Amino acid sequence: METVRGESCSQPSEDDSQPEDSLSVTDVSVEVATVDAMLNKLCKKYSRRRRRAKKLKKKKKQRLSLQNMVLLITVVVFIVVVIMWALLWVFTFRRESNSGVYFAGTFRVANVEFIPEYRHADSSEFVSMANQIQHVVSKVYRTSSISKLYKHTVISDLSNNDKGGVLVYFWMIFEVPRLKTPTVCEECVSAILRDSVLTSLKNRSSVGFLLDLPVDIDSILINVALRSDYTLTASGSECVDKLYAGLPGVKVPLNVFSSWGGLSCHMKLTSAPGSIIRLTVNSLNIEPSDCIYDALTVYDALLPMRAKTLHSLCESVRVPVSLVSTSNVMLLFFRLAQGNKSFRGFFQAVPEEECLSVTEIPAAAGEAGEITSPFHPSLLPPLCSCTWRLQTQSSSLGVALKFQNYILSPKDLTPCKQGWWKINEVIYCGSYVSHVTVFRVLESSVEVVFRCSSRSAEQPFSATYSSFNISQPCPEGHFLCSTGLCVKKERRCDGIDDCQDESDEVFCSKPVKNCGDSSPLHPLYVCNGEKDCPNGRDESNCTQETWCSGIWYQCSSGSCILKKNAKCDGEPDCLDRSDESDCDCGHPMPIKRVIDTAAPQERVVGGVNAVEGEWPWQVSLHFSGHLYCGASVITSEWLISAAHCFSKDRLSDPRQWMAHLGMLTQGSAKHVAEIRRIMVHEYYNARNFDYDIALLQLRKPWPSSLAPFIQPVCLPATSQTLTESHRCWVTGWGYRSEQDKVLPTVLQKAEVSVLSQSECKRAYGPVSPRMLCAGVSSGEQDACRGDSGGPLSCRSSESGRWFLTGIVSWGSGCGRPNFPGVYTRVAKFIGWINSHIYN
Ligand code: 4AZ
Repeated sequence: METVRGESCSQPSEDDSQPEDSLSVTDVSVEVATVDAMLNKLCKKYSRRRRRAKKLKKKKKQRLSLQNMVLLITVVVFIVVVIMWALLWVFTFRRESNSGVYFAGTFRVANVEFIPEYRHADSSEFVSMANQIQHVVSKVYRTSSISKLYKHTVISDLSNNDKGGVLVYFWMIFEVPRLKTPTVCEECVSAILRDSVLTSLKNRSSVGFLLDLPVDIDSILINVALRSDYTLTASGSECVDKLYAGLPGVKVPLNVFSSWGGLSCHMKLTSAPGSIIRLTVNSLNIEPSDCIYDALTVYDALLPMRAKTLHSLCESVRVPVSLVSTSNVMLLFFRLAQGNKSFRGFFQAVPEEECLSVTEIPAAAGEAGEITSPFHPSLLPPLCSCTWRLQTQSSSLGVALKFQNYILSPKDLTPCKQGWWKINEVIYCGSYVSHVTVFRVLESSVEVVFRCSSRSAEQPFSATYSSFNISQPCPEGHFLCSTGLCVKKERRCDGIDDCQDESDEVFCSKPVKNCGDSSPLHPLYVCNGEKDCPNGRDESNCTQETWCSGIWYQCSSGSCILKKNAKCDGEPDCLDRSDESDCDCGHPMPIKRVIDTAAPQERVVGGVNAVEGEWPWQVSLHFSGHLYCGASVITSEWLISAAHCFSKDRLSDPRQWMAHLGMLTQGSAKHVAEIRRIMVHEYYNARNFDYDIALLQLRKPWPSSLAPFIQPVCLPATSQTLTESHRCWVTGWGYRSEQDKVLPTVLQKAEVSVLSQSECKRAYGPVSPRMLCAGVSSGEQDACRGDSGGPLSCRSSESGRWFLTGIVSWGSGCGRPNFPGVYTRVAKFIGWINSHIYN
């Protein structure tokens, strides 16, 4: 048995295995032979099975080790990836998920003597002072509530002014996690500095302590800045020039040229304390782009601080302009994109001006002298103060101040933006206008105090002064206008705005029609396109040349003809035929039949749905993707709209606007255009909506293939006179009532009548000659919010063309009885429009 077990069931090697039939049966008995054979058979079977199992095990073992290998490699790769990802996150993403927030700031360190070496950032004196200040500022912020976000402070410049001590300009950098809400607002950052000083203020002095540094709390100013500004001005940058004007009056030339490469440079100008800097720009050659690509920005500081922006030049300058700083520093920042750009000019140190005078006005008639804004003809700085005392020879004589393009009106609750005035204790606000005004003081002794009140540089002004008879301000036979001007009595109600504010043309009874041959016909009836006289005298010889004024049509040659509505009426009236040139406008081709009367189903303050192609000049202006205003197409590249649509900071950025052209239903514009620049009228007055007009230049002209759907409206002539044959419509996607919450999707149109200026004034009191009223007495047809900037289009059945008579501007609510809509009177702006679009 043992043998059987030991022999037959031993583990044979693979090669000594024998086939089953090779067993011998001769040396064993039958029984034994039978048992042996069986045992042998069993053993062999077992051994075969074991061998097979062994083979299988071996194979399995091999397979297992391969799997292990794969597993091992996977684990190793996984670990490597995890480590790499962690490293990447630590060094790249984590850093990127923090964003730098940059601030430019300034404060005055008192009780420290300024030494000339401080002007040079590489001097040891500068380095030592800068380190000291840097250390203090860092300590303050490192112990503040935003210490974790604070990175560092870089002292950029040290200067001096007439207040003594050292003026420090610095950059401050914070690192804020991108995903967290930013906790470093401008106010918070300056509050930390201010609060540190505040706690140590004593005896009403403005100087306290920033740790051990004596700092003037009133001088602390911190503004958010751009990272690019920091990298450009940071020390070591090649494009920072520092120039010093030592001697007063000496002109230091400034010339910058940028050929194809593009350029962004800072120029830091300084002069001696007690002087200010006058910069004169002789020429600037840049691409107009609303200061987005090319710009020259002038700061009243040594760092580009928003609150210290003096002036930005966004267009080429051909006539020299000059501007002054409020102290002895100025920073010029040139951003000139690729192309051939240049700047030529100079700066000089100018002594601070004492704006104070006492004058006696002689009794003789006529202008006795002139008062001018400080540093005239330079632009007005944001800070100034003048006092003029004027005395006439007798108590019966008052003082008249005649301004060329400026008007004084009593101050209301809003702050004065273009000059603050106190005249014999009464406060007025000044504003710029395009005409002459006379301010009359009915006293013989007058004290005039003027303070600059705009945030940046403004236009200069001048006024001539004279005395006048208080009991009779105007000469015999003259009429006193609300603008203070005196005009001849016969000019009253003659149809011509001699007073500049129409005060000679309001509340006039309808002039009599002298249709006989003997007496002259009132200008209102002459060649206005309507037959006023049965004999047709008023409409004869209308192409006859006449003297030029706003009421007659002016041909391109410069001569004027009597016909008022000569422009694009289908008949050549001027000798040079210029009245019929440029008339590819105001001729819509509606796709469907136009329904003329208001259908009851759809209404916009009494309007109806327009049809496709009916108002091809109508534009929908979208700000940040939402309908904000309307506009009109006037050329292939220019749109016209209202200034108030763009008057706030963010609204003035052309990149935020899209113009939807050739559109009936919102969202179905035939063409959506980007805006290149927005030109708001320079005299736009946000207090009373005067000069509410703006031009928008498209980035690219709209495709002419869209002509049936997009077409310009005709601009009226300055002499446009509306007659019975005119019909006017206001169009837009604005609200359908004051209470409406949803804007219509289909363009709405409502017919309105243009009111006389007297009726307009009856409703609203003072309205300027640049405004016109239109509506219906019930108020049912009107423009509303969202229609602003859109057209008031008028068409005479004679010419058949549509003219842009008005631009939706303002009004008391929407659709109120006796409160018509107020529109910008486009005819008053033809010169302004042409000067911008054809220059
Ligand atoms: C506006 O807010 C507006 N009813 C426009 C026109 C009118 C009133 C308000 C005239 O844009």
